[in-house]
Amino acid sequence: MRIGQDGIEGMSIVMESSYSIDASANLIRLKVWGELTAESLTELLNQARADPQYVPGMHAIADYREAYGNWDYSEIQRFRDYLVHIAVPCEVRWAAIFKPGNLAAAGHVLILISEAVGSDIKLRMFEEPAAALRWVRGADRPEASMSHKFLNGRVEVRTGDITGLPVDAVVNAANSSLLGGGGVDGAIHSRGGQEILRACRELRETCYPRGLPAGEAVLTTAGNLPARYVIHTVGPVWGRDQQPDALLASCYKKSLALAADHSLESVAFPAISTGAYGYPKDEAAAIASTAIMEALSQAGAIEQVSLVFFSDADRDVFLANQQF
Ligand code: AR6
Repeated sequence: MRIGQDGIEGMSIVMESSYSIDASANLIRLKVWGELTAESLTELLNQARADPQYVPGMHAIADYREAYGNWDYSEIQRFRDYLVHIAVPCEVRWAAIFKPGNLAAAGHVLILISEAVGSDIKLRMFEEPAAALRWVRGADRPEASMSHKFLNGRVEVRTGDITGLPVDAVVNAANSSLLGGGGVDGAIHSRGGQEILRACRELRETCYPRGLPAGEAVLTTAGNLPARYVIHTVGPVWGRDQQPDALLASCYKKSLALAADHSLESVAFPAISTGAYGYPKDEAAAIASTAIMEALSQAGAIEQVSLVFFSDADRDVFLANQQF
């Protein structure tokens, strides 16, 4: 399929849409130039499917950064029918890479297609090829989620929901009231149940009538969570608390000291203060990693610290800024 475009001084630049198959990654790569039509995409896919390396159910990365399009409804229908026709009885992931400016033209077409095709073909759009590749490879699926290790494996960095981890202690990014809130706090209380709230109320009535100060940590039961305990710590509010770096470091250090006091071996942390409390994620990464490294050097019994990020993007910011 060849597409001509008028270039500078009337010269015709001919560009070619193309495909390649990466059998070891179960992947078809499409490079789409020029005007994007149902016919052009269908033709390209037919070429790929005729390739000896093609295996039904391969995922696709379609690079539309040099393409433009303006499909009408009947064209969307036709392409949808074609996709349904070739779909195989397993989930296919199709990552579409666009320049931001192209999203309006071609992107909405593909969203409509993905909605029309339903669950057999999962389609997502990306501006970054690396992010597209991660998604297609399923790096965001929990079972395939890779963990990154530091300090001889004593620290692991991963993505996921912290409330599902069967560790000795899950750390909660709480607020001073200890009585619940949103984010990780909300998730821990809602999955852990009333027992955690009762224990927190008791702490308020006994040790902390004015609330738990920022930088401090306390331990309670984990209720219905798979973890044994919850360590509640209160991070600094960015832009409000003085010396936020010292307070954030203190959250990690005091949580680990508390875990060591109770002879706990595995502790999972969320990215404290980086949600509702607004701490810049890159700065928080440097502080958290330094504090954990210092604390672990004095807490020999703790074997495994898991740093759990809610998204791949947050994890990647941490990995780029950590100082282990
Ligand atoms: N598992 C792992 N990480 C999560 C989860 C989860 N289930 N849920 C959210 N995160 P935040 P903060 C991430 O706001 O900034 C609460 O209302 C989230 O994406 O939970 O310390 C409290 O009651 C973010 O990166 O904590 C306080 O009032 C990180 O966890 C206040 O928010 C922390 O986000 C505390 O704010």
